[in-house]
Amino acid sequence: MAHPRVDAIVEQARAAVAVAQSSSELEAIRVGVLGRQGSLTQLLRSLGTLPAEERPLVGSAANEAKRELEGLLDARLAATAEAERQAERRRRRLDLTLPGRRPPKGSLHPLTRVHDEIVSVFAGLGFSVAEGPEIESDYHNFEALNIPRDHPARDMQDTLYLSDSTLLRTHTSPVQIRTMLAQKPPVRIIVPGRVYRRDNADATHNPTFHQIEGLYVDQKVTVGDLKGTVEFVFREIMGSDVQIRFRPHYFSYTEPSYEIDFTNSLVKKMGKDWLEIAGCGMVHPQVFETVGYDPEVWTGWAFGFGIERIAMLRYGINDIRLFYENDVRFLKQF
Ligand code: 2NL
Repeated sequence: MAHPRVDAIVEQARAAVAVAQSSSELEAIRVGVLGRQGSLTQLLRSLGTLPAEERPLVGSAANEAKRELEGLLDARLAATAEAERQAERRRRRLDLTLPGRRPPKGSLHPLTRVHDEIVSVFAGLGFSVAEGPEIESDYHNFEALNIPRDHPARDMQDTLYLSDSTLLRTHTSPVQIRTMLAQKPPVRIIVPGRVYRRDNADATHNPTFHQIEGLYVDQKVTVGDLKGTVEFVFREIMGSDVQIRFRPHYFSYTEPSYEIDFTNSLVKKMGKDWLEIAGCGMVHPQVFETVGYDPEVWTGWAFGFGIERIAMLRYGINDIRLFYENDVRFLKQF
């Protein structure tokens, strides 16, 4: 059954479908013919305006055309959409043979490396790590260490006070005091940590730096034990050509006290004979009294040094501020 007006619509639609390139073009054809304002829909809607004898003819031709075009569009849309999905999959396909994107690799900070190494050498000698607060009482930081009220170390020039009786610790010694107050001897600890001094930053000073102190308390501990231990540890960290020497010194919390000088081939290449590297001594009997250890029974030694100074020597770094600037060009070298 055919009708010229219907045939015209069908012919036009078929021609458009034949050249359509995409599912969106096909969708547009569907809307143009079969949509609410589509040409065929409008023809069906206007049947009532036709002469009565024409209505069945046009009506059945239009309904037949509608079914045909629906079928045609459905088939073409299905095929086109599938082709489009395939093309999209091809476009997105992962090439698993391409090299991956490498995330930038981090590394440990040089101070962390030196810290970890020192801790592991002492761990091998039976020392454990003790830690404590960076905000300290005047009592733990000074008083208990036999540093009297009028001692220059307490000067505002050196110490960052938070109140009359609290301060930023100037060394990690208060952690040893806390440890001895909390436990009975024997004691074998090292105390790494950040410390604070009122210093202006320059190539060798910074208001915050890091220390490792050590404390060994037992019966019949000698200066020989101290010297042997210090020498062993420095050789482990800085190489077997290391030599050390003890020079008499004064600390209020040790007696006798020594400064530890250090040398190796590197120091000699710098044109120097010895470098001061640490301080140490036998724990003062007054300190033992303060923490409740009987100084007639217990003996011990303690030492302290800066981690920055060791790291600077170890890696040939000439400015302490490089440790704190977090410049990746510096950090990447470790
Ligand atoms: C330095 C080297 C030192 C200690 C720290 C210490 C700790 C206690 C008792 C006795 Cl609880 N001594 N620590 C001893 C000698 C040296 O540090 O150059 N300090 C200014």
